[in-house]
Amino acid sequence: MAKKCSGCGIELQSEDKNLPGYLPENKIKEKDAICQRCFKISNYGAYLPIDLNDKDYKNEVLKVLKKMDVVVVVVDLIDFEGSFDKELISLIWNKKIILAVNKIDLVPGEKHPAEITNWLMGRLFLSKIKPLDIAIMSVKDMYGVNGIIRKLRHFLPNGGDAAVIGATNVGKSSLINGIMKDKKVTVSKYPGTTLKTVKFGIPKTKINIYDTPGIIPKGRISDMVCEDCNLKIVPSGEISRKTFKLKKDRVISMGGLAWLKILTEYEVSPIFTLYASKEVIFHETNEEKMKELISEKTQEFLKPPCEKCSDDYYNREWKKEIHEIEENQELVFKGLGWLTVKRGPLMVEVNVPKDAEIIIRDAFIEPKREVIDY
Ligand SMILES: Nc1nc2c(ncn2[C@@H]2O[C@H](COP(=O)(O)OP(=O)(O)OP(=O)(O)O)[C@@H](O)[C@H]2O)c(=O)[nH]1
Ligand SMILES: [Mg+2]
Repeated sequence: MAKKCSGCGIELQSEDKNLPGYLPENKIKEKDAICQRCFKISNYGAYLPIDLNDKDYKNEVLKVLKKMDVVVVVVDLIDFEGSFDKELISLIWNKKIILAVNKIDLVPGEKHPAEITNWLMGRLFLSKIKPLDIAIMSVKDMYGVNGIIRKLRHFLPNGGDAAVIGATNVGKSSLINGIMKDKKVTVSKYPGTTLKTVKFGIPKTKINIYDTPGIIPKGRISDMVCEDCNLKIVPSGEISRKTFKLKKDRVISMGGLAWLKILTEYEVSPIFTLYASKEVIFHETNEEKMKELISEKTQEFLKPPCEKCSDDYYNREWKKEIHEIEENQELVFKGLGWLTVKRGPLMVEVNVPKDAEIIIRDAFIEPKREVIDY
């Protein structure tokens, strides 16, 4: 059997430099050998996409899931709907799962883990998924990682197999490294890093843990732009928020990626807060000006997308959706951010690419009180 890269799980080969898994022959024999791609990702932060698609990744995960006793499902708290979507749910509905909710360090303000768990229970109820347990984590800060080990020991007292699965970029490989207490698998800020399964034995247990490639959920705006813009949209630091009180017909854009037109006609203007990565610019204008900005691709106000991917982005088929959002509800843009209504209801026309998914949910964050008045 071919030896596998200990960073991403791909079979190592020394025949073709341009194919995945390449490593010169003399290095393949080394212990814990990693492919050239993993070396470049780990040492230079390179972006090296591979000719594998979402079906390849999903098939690999399906293969692994067959023999698992427990599945650790990692989701990104900041993009919950974008990382806990139908595709993933269809894979895990009949499994014993531990839901590991990662990246709580990115949530603005103080939010108690118990509060997050309560909110999650509501989301899970709708999905009909009943996990064995829920863990709130920030793998970056090593918060909650030991809790995962404890839970695995509890549910697998005699040992067994546990896979870590989830959407791309949620922190599965980071969790594996946290559990193994050493850098073992390749982690990258770009999605699509892990290519195949990588297996480890958790020290002092009979539990095997498996890193797996990420599932690519449908409808994430972050997947519709180039890799540089993806990095800007997927937050790496605390996300930004801005509160608005806008009159009918005013328009607000989230980067140039989505724009909303206020339709509410009440005398008292609705108040809402937008949340997204700090590098997504919120810009308020009117509809005519918005269309002008898009046709001129005015980078100053509509960032991202960048010059490189904006043609592609705006040449997609777009749609308009009208939503009425009640107080303490949120309008979620998968893979971009969300809007919380503080004083409502808010009636909006949402303009996004046709493939982007928009969801209404119960509010995760109460908006701040201070209001920007225009
Ligand atoms: N802020 C924050 N970033 C995190 C956390 N955990 C992981 N990351 C970052 O998220 C990015 C993706 O991490 P990976 O561990 O490679 O994610 P993955 O799920 O294995 O991704 P794929 O292999 O592409 O499916 C990296 O930039 C990590 O540093 C966390 O708790 N907080
Ligand atoms: Mg990975």
